[in-house]
Amino acid sequence: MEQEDVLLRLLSTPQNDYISGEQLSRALGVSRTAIWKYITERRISGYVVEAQPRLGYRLVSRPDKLLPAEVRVGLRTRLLGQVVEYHERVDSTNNRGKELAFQGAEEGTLVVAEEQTGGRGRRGRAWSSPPGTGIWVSLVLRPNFQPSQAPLLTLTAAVAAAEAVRDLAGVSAGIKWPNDILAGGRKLAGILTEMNAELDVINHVVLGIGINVNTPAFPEDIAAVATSLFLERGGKPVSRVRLLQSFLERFESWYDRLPQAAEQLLQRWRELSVTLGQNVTVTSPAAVLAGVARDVDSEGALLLETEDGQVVRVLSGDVSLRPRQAVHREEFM
Ligand code: BT5
Repeated sequence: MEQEDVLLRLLSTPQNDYISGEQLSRALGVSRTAIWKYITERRISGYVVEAQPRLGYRLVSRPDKLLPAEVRVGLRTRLLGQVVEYHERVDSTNNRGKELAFQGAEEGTLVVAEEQTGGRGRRGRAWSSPPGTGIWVSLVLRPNFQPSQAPLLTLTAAVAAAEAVRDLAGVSAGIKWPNDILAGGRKLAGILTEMNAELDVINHVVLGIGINVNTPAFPEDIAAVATSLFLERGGKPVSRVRLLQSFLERFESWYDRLPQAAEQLLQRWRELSVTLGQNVTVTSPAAVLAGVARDVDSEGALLLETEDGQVVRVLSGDVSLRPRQAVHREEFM
């Protein structure tokens, strides 16, 4: 564990008690002057630590930031998020994740940004990522399964995000195939999974997720389709650090069991889905198809029953829910 994590853990006492310079210096194995220097530096990045000559140090407030030590302290994972690269601002955490993956970054490396200037959705679409309000992160993964099974990772992230949101924010989020988390019919989060693979082996996957957490309002072009936890909770903010930790913990517990536990994952996905059983239109670069979304298969494809009764396997696309068609019935009385 890094020294700053130890320091933050020691200072984060339940009652915000004082802790002496002596104790800190012993726990960290550095001089009291080094502690003093470190704490003064922390003040700059938004931690307020009170220092009293005879009592020691007391953590008064911490910044609302996804700083590496904030993410790591209290995070119960083995791999995911144990290495964090933090940016106040970056073009896209997925772009940075890909660079790191090519440079051989450890599996589970997490890229975090307070703001993205070129946040991306699928097929070149933009992802609005204003500073300090959302979770904009990417994970570097090196899964040990077939390239055709990579879409399972998107489903896993969707399950983990929907569960974390329900548990921590009490918002009943649902999943729309393949990569959306919806709340109240609007988009709360999106997932962007990018893979680098050979024919039969995955080199790496960069999985990015954007969650609108404390966003008070959206730009005009997406205001009608987007929502945040803050808005869904009537203006009550949510801790981004806790939500991110919960997402990482849930994601890892599934990830460790994949691909063997694919069927269990799909079962959980089905429970959280708002797409299955619905009349939908699927738009992909290849075609526009209409039908009933029947199921997902073990490779994450959507099984769509078209109007002529055929079941079509859809690998990627955008789903929009169609209102139920009017049923014409003649009644003889
Ligand atoms: C997605 O694409 O939903 C994937 C979004 C992934 C974002 C994360 S953030 C961290 C990482 N780094 C990146 O650069 N990206 C990932 P797609 O299904 O194509 O949806 C994109 C559409 O969602 C846009 O065309 C808008 O209509 C809408 N949209 C854009 N920003 C949004 C936001 N903040 N909240 C809700 N909807 C948004």
